[in-house]
Amino acid sequence: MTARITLVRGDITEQHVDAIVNAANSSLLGGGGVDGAIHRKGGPEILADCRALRASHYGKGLSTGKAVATTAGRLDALHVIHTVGPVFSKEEDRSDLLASCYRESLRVARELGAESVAFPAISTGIYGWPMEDGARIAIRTVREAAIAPIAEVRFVLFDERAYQAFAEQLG
Ligand code: AR6
Repeated sequence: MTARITLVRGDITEQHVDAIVNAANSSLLGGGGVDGAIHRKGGPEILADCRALRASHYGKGLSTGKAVATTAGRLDALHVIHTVGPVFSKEEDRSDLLASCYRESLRVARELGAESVAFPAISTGIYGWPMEDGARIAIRTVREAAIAPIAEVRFVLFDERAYQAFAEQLG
């Protein structure tokens, strides 16, 4: 059984799901955009977990395309799954790395037994990925990789343009 894919326009930090995916950077120590919002609203426990990861298995940080989980702190979720999207490049095709973010995040979610997962449009903000292409890669990869126990994958889109781009790909 593959998961239901849903789209909502809104703020990812307000979702009630088992796992919220963070568009992080390799330091795992916070930033702007979704990352800033998650740490602000989730509180210091998330950063404490991230620091512990840096002090153990992730001494050099998290590589692009990979994913790792922490507590969700005060968010209305059980876990935050941090993934590092690629910075968009006109010279080099990094689509596989963007697809890997979705695939790896879903793999971690399955390992945690998560049934519902909320994603932002990874890399389409500060990292500059064109929204239409980011939506195409996101929907295609999630369609392939969202399997039991995951029952719902929710894309949380911040503005109307992002929502429309994802709606177009979902068909
Ligand atoms: N809820 C849902 N979507 C959001 C929210 C929110 N609260 N805030 C922004 N977006 P970005 P990236 C949208 O920049 O491109 C950070 O500094 C936003 O409009 O958060 O992967 C990290 O630490 C855009 O469409 O992530 C990294 O350094 C999408 O979410 C870097 O930014 C992703 O935008 C990662 O850049």
